[in-house]
Amino acid sequence: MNELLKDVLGHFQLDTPAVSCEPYGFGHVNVTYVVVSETKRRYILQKISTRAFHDVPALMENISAVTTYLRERIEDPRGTLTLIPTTDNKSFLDYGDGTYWRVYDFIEDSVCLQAAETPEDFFQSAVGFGRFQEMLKDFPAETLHETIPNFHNTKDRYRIFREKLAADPCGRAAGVQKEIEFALARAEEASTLVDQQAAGILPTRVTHNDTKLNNVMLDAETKKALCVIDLDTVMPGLSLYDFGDSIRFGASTAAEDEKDLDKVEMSLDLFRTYTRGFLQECPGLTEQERKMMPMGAKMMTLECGVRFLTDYLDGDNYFKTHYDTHNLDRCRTQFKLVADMESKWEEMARIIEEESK
Ligand code: ADP
Ligand code: GN1
Ligand code: MG
Repeated sequence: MNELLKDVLGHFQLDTPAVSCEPYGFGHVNVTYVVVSETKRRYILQKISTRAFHDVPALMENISAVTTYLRERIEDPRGTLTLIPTTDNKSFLDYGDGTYWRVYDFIEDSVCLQAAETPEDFFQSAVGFGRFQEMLKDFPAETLHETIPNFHNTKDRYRIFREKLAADPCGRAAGVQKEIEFALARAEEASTLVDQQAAGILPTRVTHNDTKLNNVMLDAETKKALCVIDLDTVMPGLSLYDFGDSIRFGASTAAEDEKDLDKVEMSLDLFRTYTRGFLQECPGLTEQERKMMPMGAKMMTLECGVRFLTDYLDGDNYFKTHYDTHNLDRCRTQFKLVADMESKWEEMARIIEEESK
């Protein structure tokens, strides 16, 4: 095992010393490892992204508070993330060189999917994220730190996009005019949700804000929703962020970085499936929240496409990429999904109406 990782792990209260530590998972932000101890117990070790998160102590305070709150409300101990404290009883390790680390219990006998294998899997992810939001409905939102300010402020995402576009630090803008035009043509609409929140038309709730399918675990045997993970972005937000981000990722007929755009569509069947699960678990959603669900899906997809495009223009500093045009390919799938949603707008609205009955 790498000496650095061994030393880092030595600062955590594992049951016995670690015998292996290997890269793990498909997250775009943190660096994740699976750790095995001498007794074969497994853990997740993460180096927290300081590019994404500028105040790690505040972030970890959120996670400790939310997981403690959830633990009192669940039956299966695998139903929430469990932090393993450091040897000086802290929730994370400040290694002193600008890196920050944390360890979770590995959620055993579970599956984490990159794409739904069956519609029922997607339904269960809706149950998981919906239940998560419902369980946190009385959590004191004002005690949570905003771990990434303006995370889903689509209007502000456009501001950053325009800034990078004007600076064009890598000279990449000329090659992506079509994508830039697509984004700019929808700039006005980008303020829809933020404006409604500011006007009090949409209620602020404690939300997860990063509800893609690989941020929820299903029980390996029953395939039922088990645990919502990746709690870095839990903060006050809109229910539509959680609903919309799940549709963006999970109702697509292709991977987020699919190069063949003919394969990329927003499946209305999957849209219905997720809607059903989410509405079932969140019976308290207001009429306006339900009415805006198609817009939530569109905004989260547009915003994510704009974020991928911004990162591409900026030289790929935020999202992990595996090749030069990775962020551009991701941006293209998102914009294809947005266009597809626009062409299916009435059907999406009808599905929401039918599933609300
Ligand atoms: P990122 O912010 O980079 O997406 P995540 O916290 O989502 O990081 O972790 C990346 C992946 O690691 C997840 O998609 C999941 O597969 C796996 N993972 C994370 N936490 C656990 C856990 N406690 N038990 C098992 N697998 C986990
Ligand atoms: C990131 O961390 P991960 O891989 O679950 C990102 C999300 C994006 C997503 C796109 C903190 O999610 O906002 O929607 O990539 N998370 C953060 O796949 O920026
Ligand atoms: Mg993740």
